[in-house]
Amino acid sequence: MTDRITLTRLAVTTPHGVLAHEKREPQRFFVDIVIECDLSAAGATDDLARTISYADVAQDAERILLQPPVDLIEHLAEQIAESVLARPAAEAVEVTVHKPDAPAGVDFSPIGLSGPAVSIRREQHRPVVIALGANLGDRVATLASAVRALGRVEGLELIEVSGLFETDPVGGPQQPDYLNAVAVGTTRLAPWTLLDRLHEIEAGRGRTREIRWGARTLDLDLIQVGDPAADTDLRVETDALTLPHPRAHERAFVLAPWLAADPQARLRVGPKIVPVAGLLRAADTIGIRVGPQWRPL
Ligand code: PH2
Ligand code: MG
Ligand code: MG
Repeated sequence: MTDRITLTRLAVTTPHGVLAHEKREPQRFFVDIVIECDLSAAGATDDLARTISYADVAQDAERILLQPPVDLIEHLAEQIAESVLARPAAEAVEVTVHKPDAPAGVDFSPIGLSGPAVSIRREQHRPVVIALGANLGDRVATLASAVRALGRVEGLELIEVSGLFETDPVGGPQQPDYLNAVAVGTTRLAPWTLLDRLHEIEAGRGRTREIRWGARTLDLDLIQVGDPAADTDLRVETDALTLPHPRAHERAFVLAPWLAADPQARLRVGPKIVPVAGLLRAADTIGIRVGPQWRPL
């Protein structure tokens, strides 16, 4: 992603350093932050929720600089990078911490911002769970082509794709049986950006949207983004997207393939983090059958 939000030379005077006197006497620190993120949706919609507020980022960084004294500017830079990557839209971040007055036993140029600095770059790397479903047309061919298309999405890496499950339709009008599968991987994309990619893959395979829960050539749903066990899973509630998926915890046609792709899988359900294996035991699995063999990856 080539779009960027840049904060240049946030200035804080505060005591940090390895030497004892540095922990007592405040000195100047300057921080540069470059965030890589997709700004096209915010540009088109004028909606702050589709971008990252630079004020929030700046205040997080200032708070980190004002913590009790630490030894290393590396440690400050790492914490700042982590605070930026906690924001859903951030794909990557570069943080530079300058310490121009650091005692180094030499002279640095009096011109410009000279002296020691560290720069680090960190990329977003969130686990992601995508559910696939199809109940019209050549279901296996469509699902296999969808998996190949997912594999080509820049910023998404597939790790595992489950086997196929043949499932009775749940909800909606009378319709043919589904084939369902789940893909797990990692992504640096914002969840809305990833959802746009999923919709493009659906549209390219004849998906139309007429009846809610009606028959479809292809359905790709985002189930969970981030790791609930590490409390880094994204909780999103907008018109376009709800994370974690609000019905995944009770849908055997999601849980069974997910467990097959990741036996350790966990899902946030309200305030709790629950093993998918337990959710599947509690779910109604009548109507879930092993589907045809496939080797999608
Ligand atoms: N998807 C739905 C509604 N009902 N039932 C099954 N068995 N499988 C699905 O993928 C499915 C469904 C809405 O997306
Ligand atoms: Mg669905
Ligand atoms: Mg859907």
